[in-house]
Amino acid sequence: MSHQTEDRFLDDTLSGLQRDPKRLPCKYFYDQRGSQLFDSICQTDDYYLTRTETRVMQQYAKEMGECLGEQVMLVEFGSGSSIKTRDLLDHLHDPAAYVPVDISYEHLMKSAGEIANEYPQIEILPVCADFTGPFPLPESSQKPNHNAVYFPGSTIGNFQVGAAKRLLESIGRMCGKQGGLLIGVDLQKDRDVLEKAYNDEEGVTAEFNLNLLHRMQRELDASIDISAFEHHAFYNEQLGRIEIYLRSRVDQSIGLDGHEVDLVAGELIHTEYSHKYTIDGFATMAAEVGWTLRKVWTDPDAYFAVMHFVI
Ligand code: AVI
Repeated sequence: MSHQTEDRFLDDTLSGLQRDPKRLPCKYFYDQRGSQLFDSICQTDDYYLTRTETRVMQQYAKEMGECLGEQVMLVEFGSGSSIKTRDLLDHLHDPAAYVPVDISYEHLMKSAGEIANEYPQIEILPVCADFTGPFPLPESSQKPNHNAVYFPGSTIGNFQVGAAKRLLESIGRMCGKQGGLLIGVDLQKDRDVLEKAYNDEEGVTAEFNLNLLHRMQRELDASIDISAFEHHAFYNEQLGRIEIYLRSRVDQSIGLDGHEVDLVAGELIHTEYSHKYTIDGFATMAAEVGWTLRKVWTDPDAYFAVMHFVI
């Protein structure tokens, strides 16, 4: 990790722990270990999101390809291994380019190379960037008819509503005229199903959450008794979101960069929200920043939706 990134991690962690209530930004979940744990979460029986979205993509990719239209430049936010994208790339009509965007350079270049081998007819233009901030789109050699962003995984759910709206708005600006958005959104459902997904039986989500403390030990030399913390996740039905915390089992303190942060038994450190939407609720939010809903695909239980918007 570069010094600059390390400094930012330290600053964000310290200022988050000095707030009341305490919090840590969920973007720091994803170091190498955290990314591996997230991949394992996606394979647990309880975490239905990935499996359900993949099925929706497999079943309806042809229709989605038609909706995205001719000569699109498809920009994928948080492309990772571009697993769900292949179904889509198989059904695009004469695409101008595919632009995977990811913050992890190694991961991005590796999977962009694999995609380029598998799809020699499509121009692949990887961009290493944090998609939550503005970044310029690359020039493709074939002039696109229009741009469309593909934003799978219900990652939009990890943004608070104001930030989610601002991101949708900036996607609209980036796509420009006749822009498109194909976005995966986890839907509101039975509390039991939701709470199981974030408290999986194998304890992988708990490990993923606690990895944030391990990361603080590894990278920031923090002094923490990790065994005195536990994973805590529940569905806040009124606000339509899963809330995830690290809960201190005892009175204790964390030592970080010469500071002592005190916690009382039962105190919570907030680590993540995962918002769950209704189709109408999400469409209304997107409409407020200029997007018009064109089509929605879901699984038979209506657990997960893939929604197509135009601007
Ligand atoms: C990445 N994101 C959509 C996941 C989610 O479901 O909100 C992150 C996650 N956190 C715990 N489990 C999965």
